[in-house]
Amino acid sequence: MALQALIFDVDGTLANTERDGHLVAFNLAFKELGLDWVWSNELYHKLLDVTGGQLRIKHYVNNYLPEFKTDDLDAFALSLHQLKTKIYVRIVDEGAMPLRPGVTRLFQEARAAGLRMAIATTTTPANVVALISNTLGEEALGWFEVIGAGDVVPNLKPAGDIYSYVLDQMNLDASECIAFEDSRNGIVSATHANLKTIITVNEYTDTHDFTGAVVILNNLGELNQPFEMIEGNPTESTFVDVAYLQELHAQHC
Ligand code: XBP
Ligand code: MG
Repeated sequence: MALQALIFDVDGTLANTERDGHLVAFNLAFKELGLDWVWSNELYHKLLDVTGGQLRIKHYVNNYLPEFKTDDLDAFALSLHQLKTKIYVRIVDEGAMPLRPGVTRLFQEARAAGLRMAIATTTTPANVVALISNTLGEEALGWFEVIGAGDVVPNLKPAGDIYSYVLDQMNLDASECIAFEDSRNGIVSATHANLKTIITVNEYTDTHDFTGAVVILNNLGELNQPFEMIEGNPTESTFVDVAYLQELHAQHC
């Protein structure tokens, strides 16, 4: 089957949102609520094993703060997370979150080639809207046929729910699509939905196990800024364009 659609993760894949956005927003939210919690970059690296901001907060309380007392941890995590989301959106609205190399170019080339596009992410829907509209303009939200985000599905990544949901909505078979991810939880999720995945690593994920990836790259690359291939079949391509996607799709899907 021919390649029909591209499905993109958001955090860490489209932009370095974890380091420059989510971590900053979590710490600002803690401060605003008078909590003396500070998540270092090193600690956040570990906490990222837990997907979903609310679950991450609860994991932190349960595993790092044995003394912390609250009557209702779910309600506490929910309201803390709502504040964190507000702060995150403000950071993105301030224009502090550029897309990673090659992302804008690939979106434009894929659209020109008639490939369908969608998003499959764990993050809160408002965060996706903020990132896309602030980096590409509000009209770019319409480039994505489906924006599958947050708790629209019962189980977050690494479960395959979000990718299966997007495939269902698009009425596509996994073999007609390629997923783009940056993390172990992400590729496990895509693989559960039978998708083949291209990985672009970042500082939090470059040591992850990406078994089954069609290729592992440092980023998508640009014409004058070639990607670095970490693992994959040799290719003439130096940046990820539609021709290279078709080559990978023919080899792997
Ligand atoms: C992203 C996540 C999210 C973000 C924070 O994972 O796990 O929790 O870290 O966003 P992926 P929220 O890139 O695999 O989708 O606080 O809105 O959850
Ligand atoms: Mg990610």
